[in-house]
Amino acid sequence: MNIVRSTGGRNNSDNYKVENETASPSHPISRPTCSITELMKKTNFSKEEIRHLYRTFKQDSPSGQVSKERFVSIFTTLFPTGECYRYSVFLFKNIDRSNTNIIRFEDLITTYSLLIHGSIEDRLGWIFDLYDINKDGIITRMELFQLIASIFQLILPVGKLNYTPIINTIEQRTDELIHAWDIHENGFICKEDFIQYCLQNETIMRSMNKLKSGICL
Ligand SMILES: [Ca+2]
Repeated sequence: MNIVRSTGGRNNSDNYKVENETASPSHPISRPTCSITELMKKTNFSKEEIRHLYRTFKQDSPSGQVSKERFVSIFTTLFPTGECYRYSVFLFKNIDRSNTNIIRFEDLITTYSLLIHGSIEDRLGWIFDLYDINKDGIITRMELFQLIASIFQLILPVGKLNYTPIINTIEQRTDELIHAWDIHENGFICKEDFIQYCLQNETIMRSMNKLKSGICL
């Protein structure tokens, strides 16, 4: 069994030492870029919780980072009959906020903390950012359509997305959401309007609470 040790030394990488791990020039190990103490402040997790999460992370990702391809591969196991690529890439981009094309431990734990420790506005903001595919602060109709289509792809048998009735259903759902979320009729959705709408919608609030309890440690 691997054991995570925190040495508290000047070198931050020492804080995350995992016993029995093997590194080589061809298989280097990527360490978190901030110390456990810094992560505790950032995430409100205890040192023990961070150690537990890091140990779990290292078991699944011994190199200390997750590539986009690996992330998609992991996600595919959750929806084996659908097409996961597009949705999992959107999700990957929302976790890889520094746009490095890899997810490090601190990216994951920061997201996890936001989803369980963050305010309702923080969590709704994270969902808004998922829909805001190019991260420019607004959701356009095209972005909303792409995100909804990617969700349909998760559950539809591969190849079924191009059926006209399915496309029509996605178009209709996109229009319904634009109509609901674009409170000031800007022609796009801004974060304030999105959060305001969600806060007043009991069904969404119930779903948010279920999501939070479902992902707690
Ligand atoms: Ca956008």
